[in-house]
Amino acid sequence: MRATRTTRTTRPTRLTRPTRPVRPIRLTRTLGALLLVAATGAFTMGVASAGHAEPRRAATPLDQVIPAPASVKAGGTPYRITSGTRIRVDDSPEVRRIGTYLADILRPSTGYRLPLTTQGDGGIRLRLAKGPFGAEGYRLDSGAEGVTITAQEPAGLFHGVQTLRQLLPAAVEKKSVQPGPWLVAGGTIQDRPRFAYRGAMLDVARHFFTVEQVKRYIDELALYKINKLHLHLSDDQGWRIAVDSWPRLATYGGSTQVGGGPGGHYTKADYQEIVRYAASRHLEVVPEIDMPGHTNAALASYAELNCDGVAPPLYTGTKVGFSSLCVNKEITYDFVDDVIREVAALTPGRHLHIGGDEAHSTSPEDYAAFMNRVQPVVARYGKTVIGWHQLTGAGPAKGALAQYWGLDSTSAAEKAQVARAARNGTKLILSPADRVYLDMKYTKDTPLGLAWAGYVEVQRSYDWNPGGYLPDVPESAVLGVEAPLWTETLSTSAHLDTMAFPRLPGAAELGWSPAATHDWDTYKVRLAAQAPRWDALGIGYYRSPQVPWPAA
Ligand code: TNX
Repeated sequence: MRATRTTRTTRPTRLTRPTRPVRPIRLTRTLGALLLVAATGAFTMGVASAGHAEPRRAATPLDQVIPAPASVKAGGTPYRITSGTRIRVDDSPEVRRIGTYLADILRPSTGYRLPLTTQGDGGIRLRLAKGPFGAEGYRLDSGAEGVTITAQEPAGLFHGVQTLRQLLPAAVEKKSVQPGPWLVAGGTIQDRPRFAYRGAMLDVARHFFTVEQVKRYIDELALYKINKLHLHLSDDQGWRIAVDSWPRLATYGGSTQVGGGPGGHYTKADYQEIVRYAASRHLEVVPEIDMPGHTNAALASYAELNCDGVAPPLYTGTKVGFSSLCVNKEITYDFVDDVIREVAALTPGRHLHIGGDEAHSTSPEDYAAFMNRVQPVVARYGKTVIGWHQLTGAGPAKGALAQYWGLDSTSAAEKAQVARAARNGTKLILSPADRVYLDMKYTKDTPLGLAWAGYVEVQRSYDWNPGGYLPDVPESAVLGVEAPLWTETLSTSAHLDTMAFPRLPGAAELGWSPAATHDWDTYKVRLAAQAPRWDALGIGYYRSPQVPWPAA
């Protein structure tokens, strides 16, 4: 079914221009040498450099990163990373860890030693200090002597490091030594996110993805300052997390996937490794156990969970909405309690997602009764409930979050139900399917993906305002934006990449950057400039005709 597209939300008026260098100052090249003729300003030029050993490199202007920084003041001499550069860190394990992470990115391509030190001056400095940074903001100061990233919390330093990475040439991402120069434009960036929740969801249930594949995706998310990885851990086609009290969920329920492949599941140690790795990239893992629908894998694993006591076969197709836990059986709630207890124990983060979508084979009364019995269980194990927005029809618990996955064309009544919940204090995570469902085809010719929410080209995906998207929902009710990647048609990391890129950076920018920076025409230029970085990282992407890509 393909929903018809109706109106497009209009682009918010641009209130102020992002601060830009007053006038780009030229780097002039004489006899192969780079001569800086700037006193102040930034550093763009377009002269080709074919045939020379050290390619011409102008420093990337400070505002040419994704997500767009909150404020940029360009000016002064650029900093050049050299073989003598040191990475200066506070004497704390967390800051050292971020320094090591940065060094691990810079060393292979620069070929420099880049030792970590707590002493001296200049170089690349990472420091924690009180300031107007909030939990995730940072300031980046760059000049002739060095680059300093200052933040109040380690997460802010980490995000600042991502900005620094993007200010360096794309070749910095390569794993072999590249010619420099490694310039960081002079000036100051002050940056902090618009929304606290900036998520990406990966469906590891329809197709299973290994720990290594999930780590790869985490690294891609970190580059764009995403701070939540929502893992869809169970569905009709597979149960992917070991639960000691119900072992067949994983061993049997996880033994296949869409198309009938071998599937798989995470042991608790595997899962903890994902959580640890995500935390090292300052992402919180949000586990989802979808219920009462999307539960065929569980129902197939334990006959007693079925109302008729008969286990259905495993399912490897792609239909939705046919399965339900038995809402009127007590054992269902023992099962739910055990699963939530064990999953919560594996979860250092605050949130636990209980799904609640497409419970088409459950009556509205049963659905409400079920959700109202399950939400307190999540609270009992110390977690905050997230549910798909159908939860707003059942009565979200105090503090619960609802994840909106409707379309522009979703009925006014359904949107009003969500707005009502928002008025009553339920915060929203916005995942409109015809904007940020990364599994939607870009066009009719996209080989992978689905099209039930329509085709979602790059501009459509970027060009909406989370703060004004749902009627009668003020920006203050929006906790953030999440881009889900469902995997009915996706089974490899290359598949994930080609659907996520280039739409994922747009979703990340919607979550991070101030509304005032939102502008498709300037965004598409910044987006195009990311392509050489993806090439260097081995990320395949869709070369949308809407984006002015550099020649391949
Ligand atoms: C809708 S979104 C679903 C998923 C599918 C997805 C495919 C949601 C809460 N449910 O079960 O995988 O569409 O795009």
